[in-house]
Amino acid sequence: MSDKKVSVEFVEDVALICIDNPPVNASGVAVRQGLVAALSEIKEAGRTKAIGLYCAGRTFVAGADITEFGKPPLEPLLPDVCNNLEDFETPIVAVIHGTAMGGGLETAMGCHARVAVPTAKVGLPEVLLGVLPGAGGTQRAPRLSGIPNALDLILSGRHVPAKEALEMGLIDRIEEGSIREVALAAARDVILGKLPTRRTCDLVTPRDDAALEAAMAMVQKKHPHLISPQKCVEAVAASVGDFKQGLATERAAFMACLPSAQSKGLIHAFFGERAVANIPEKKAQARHVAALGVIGGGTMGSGIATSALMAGLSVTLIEVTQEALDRGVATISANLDGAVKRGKMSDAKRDAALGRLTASTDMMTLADADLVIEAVFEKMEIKKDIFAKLDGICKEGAILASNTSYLDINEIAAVTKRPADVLGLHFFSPAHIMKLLEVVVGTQTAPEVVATGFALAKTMRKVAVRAGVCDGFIGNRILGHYLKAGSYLVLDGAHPYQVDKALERFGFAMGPHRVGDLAGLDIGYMTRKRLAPTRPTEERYGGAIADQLSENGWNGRKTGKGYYVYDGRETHENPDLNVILDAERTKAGCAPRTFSDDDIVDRYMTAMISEAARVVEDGIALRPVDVDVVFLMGYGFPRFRGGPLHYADSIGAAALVERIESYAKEDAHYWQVPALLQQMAESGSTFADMNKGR
Ligand code: 3H9
Repeated sequence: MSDKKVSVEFVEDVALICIDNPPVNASGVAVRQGLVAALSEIKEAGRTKAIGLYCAGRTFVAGADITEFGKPPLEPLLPDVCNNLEDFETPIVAVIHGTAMGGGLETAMGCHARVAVPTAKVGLPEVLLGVLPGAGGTQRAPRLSGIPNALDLILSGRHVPAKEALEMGLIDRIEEGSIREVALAAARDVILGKLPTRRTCDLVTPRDDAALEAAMAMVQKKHPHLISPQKCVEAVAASVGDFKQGLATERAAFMACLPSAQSKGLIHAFFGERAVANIPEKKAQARHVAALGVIGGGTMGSGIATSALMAGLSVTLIEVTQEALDRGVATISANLDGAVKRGKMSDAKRDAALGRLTASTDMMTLADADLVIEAVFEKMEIKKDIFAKLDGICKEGAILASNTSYLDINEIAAVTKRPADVLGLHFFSPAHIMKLLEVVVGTQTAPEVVATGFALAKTMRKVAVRAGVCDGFIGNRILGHYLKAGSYLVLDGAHPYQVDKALERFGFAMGPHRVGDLAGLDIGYMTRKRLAPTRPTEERYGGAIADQLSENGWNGRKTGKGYYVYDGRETHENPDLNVILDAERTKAGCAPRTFSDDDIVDRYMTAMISEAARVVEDGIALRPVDVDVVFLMGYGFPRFRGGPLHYADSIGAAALVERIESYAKEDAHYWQVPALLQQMAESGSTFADMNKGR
């Protein structure tokens, strides 16, 4: 077998170029060299009248090889390869299957015609990696499909189905069949004049200043932190003029984005979401899960059931009373209606999903379930009672999972005779929308049970992260710690609105007080009460202000008042907040001082990083990147910053240790240097180093 990434096959007067670079035919240097060599070979052979360019395996080229980003560029560069294809004297038709993304679609647009199979999708998702189409995409897409379509494609990064791509003018024809045969037939049609060809660079982009202005205003409003969306608009604007000049504008914009911290953060997030699947149990055989039981029809249980139904599973929902059960079913039904409205599923699919739902007040109906997820009130005694019952009811080999956010999975497993079949599956609310799933592995959880948790996540289109057992696992444990830093900031004089604004400027969609209001301040209140007996005496109590809000019945958005006041869709300042701030600061003996926005962000982030380092040190998270993915997918951490520990590397361990030591002068109990960070500061190593090879 040849290890060539690109091969040429001559069939009479047609040449077929096949790219074969698994898994996704990324256009790395070997592919680029192969394409150039293929063109030379065809030219030398001299008898070819048309060329079909297609890919082996599951997809057309999925883009430039992202692993090459940030390394010294290797020639030939992709923009030059696309230009070579376009300039080639013999017409080339690209034949697309799978997902032609980024540099893949750009390669196809460099060809002289495009044919796709009906299931193919195309897209220019570079903006999601903090860059822009840099191989002519910003110049060729508007020439083929007009400025509004090109802007939509480039700014959203969405995957466009073949039919829509045809309507947009990005492709010329849809054909069914095996990919090589479609390529051969398409090339023959080119020779017969049945499939017209042209050079994309010869087309003219119709002017549309209004669309460009609207797009620029939109990106400035929606993505004020990001560089690349604006650069995308600037590059598309240049497509109205001379092609070569447009390419130069695009190249300059691409090179301005590529080395940016934002692009590095977004690329870390892309690979991180995939790296978390690399778990010690990955070789274990997952058990078959088709029938799911969900206990509890509240927001969490209904969301989990919705998500499972949307993924094609059968679900049995259990509640204690008929009334609660009806409420649960109504919530699921409303969730599914919402999915139809958002275009996520058709009416027919919604009806089929509801048809797979069984609702019962009798736990015995779970006897045949393959996996049961308990999602009831967070009380250990209630959970233990349920698990003991489930153990008696469920068939042998059925997996029992708890959706607890912080309780000890080992303690829950201990009430069953099957602790190896027990694990935590911690979904995030709303569970049918949020993509994160913490798979919490107890000391006795069997490898195949962990593998089943990961397989279930994949079926439900979620990103699973492996977590060990501790109070709060990865995410909520870290959250619990840094929210204290936020509360100390407010006790010491920072205003909650200033804290929110500073962190929103850093990139969080919402500051912690807005989030608290949205989630319900009663949740934090109950957690503080639960943890009060175990709170160390040396620990400073920061919860008094939030406690007072809850005790006034101001639990946030759902009560119309919290840190803010809610009037329909409008949010206003709470005029009573300052009185509470003054009173509680006085009670705590705090003389308010001022904090700069930077100081607020530094303290908040240092607290987050400290506990994240401990979570890695304790083995609760497998690697730093697992923490990053949890925060990106479940806690609204700004994606362009790559996650707390990727961000930590930009500060450096030594500087972080220095910060903690200076804060510790005020509060030596709270601000302690994690051993891992100390060690990293001494050795000059990074969290990125720890991610390598694990
Ligand atoms: C670009 O093109 C820039 C140009 O405009 C200009 C250049 C000058 N490179 O996602 P999966 C790996 S920027 C390297 O699990 P799926 C991935 O990490 C690029 N590796 O499969 C994984 O590795 P592992 C624009 C890549 O079927 C494996 O392939 N293109 C690349 O669920 C399988 O991936 C994009 O942004 C890559 N480009 O989804 C598209 N892509 O097995 C990025 C994937 O070790 N890719 N890998 O974990 C995707 O969106 C999805 O991979 C795709 C397939 C939808 C294609």
